[in-house]
Amino acid sequence: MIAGTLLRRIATRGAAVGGRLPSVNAARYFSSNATFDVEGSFETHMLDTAPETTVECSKEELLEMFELMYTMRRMEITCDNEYKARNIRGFCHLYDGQEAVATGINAAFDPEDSWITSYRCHCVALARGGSVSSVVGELFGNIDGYSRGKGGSMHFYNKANYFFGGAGIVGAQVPVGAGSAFANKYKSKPGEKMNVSVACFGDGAANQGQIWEAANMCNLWNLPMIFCIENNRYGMGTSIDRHSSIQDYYKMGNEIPGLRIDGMNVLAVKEGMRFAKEYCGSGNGPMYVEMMTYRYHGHSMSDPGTTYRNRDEIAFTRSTKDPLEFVKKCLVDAEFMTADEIKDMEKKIRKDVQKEVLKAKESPVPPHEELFKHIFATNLEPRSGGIEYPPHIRMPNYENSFWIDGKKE
Ligand SMILES: Cc1ncc(C[n+]2csc(CCOP(=O)(O)OP(=O)(O)O)c2C)c(N)n1
Ligand SMILES: [Mg+2]
Repeated sequence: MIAGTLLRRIATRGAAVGGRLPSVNAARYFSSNATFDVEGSFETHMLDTAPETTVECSKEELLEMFELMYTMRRMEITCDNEYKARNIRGFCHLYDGQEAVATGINAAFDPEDSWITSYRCHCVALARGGSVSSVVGELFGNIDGYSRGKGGSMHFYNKANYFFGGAGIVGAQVPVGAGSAFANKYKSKPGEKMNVSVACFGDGAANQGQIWEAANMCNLWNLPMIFCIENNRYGMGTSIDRHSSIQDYYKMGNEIPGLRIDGMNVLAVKEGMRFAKEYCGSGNGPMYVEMMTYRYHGHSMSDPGTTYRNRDEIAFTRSTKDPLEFVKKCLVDAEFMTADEIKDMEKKIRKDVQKEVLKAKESPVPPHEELFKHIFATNLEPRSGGIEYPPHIRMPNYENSFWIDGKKE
């Protein structure tokens, strides 16, 4: 907040971290900027510094975040309906309730920062260059889908936008993410800020051995890697108190610094991830980040989501911590928009999503020859020994080798 330029302060409702309900205040100044108080949204582990407790945001940025989050919400609800109508087959894990996490990360990141996530990946694909028709089209298995209809729900991928998937095997994305952090460090120039990598995974995945192995290497080699645990409190039907002996996930990295963020508050996520990016990108090594979040739907389409938790818990979260209601309140309290203007915007987004789904339905299934594309590398270079390899793979230099055809030269 800039002292003296403050025009007014408006108290808004709080958002919970660790059971506390901190107050969130919006102070509007100049024409279209506001500063929001996010005090109480963070907890730190092994860190001397912490994210700021205020976040400045322009009207345009807040609107953009709302638009993305509401599109995510409507897209996931549409996927639910289309799945039930049997237009989508196979696995399908929805992200509604968790929208502030992907949106806040996206707001804090540069386009060249690498991102990899679990099977709950539709909304990250949307944030990373996708359209609703490309995401839903992928679920329909159509050629204009995000992965040309060949991946489906869990296998979104967009190299150009530094989005490396979508992974169906729990935790598998984390060591791959560590590899992308290695690449970011390897490609950076000495003394310059590095692009960071984030691997998102769930509370259920967090106790896997492969994650600790990746964390060990990242810490040893000071890689710009963010281990982002989306703690939605359940691994399938098992609650965190039944599946994890440690519930402070942000402390799980031991010597690796950690940050817990209110993952229902998009402004806190943005500020927390800005802080993590700054820390990791400056060569300080990796960070564990725990997002406190919640999924409204069951684990996947076969799970009604109400046998291991009761409806009251879901209703309570919706009514007190919903990430979209939070942004709407911020927009109104900062006087960026009126409630009626927000309703109009929601109506427009709902229509746009419907149009995009119709467009996805018009797209055909991939032709047979598409099956044989994107399997092997095509940009091969001839190397010694007459064999061709992709340029990024370093192979033995046979001419300079001491051993040729089994004989020492
Ligand atoms: C290695 C492996 N084990 C088990 C499964 C089955 N499985 C899929 S999701 C899941 C739960 C993961 O929960 P969590 O990590 O909390 O992520 P969330 O689904 O909550 O986003 C399990 C056990 C799998 N896909 N891969
Ligand atoms: Mg979980």
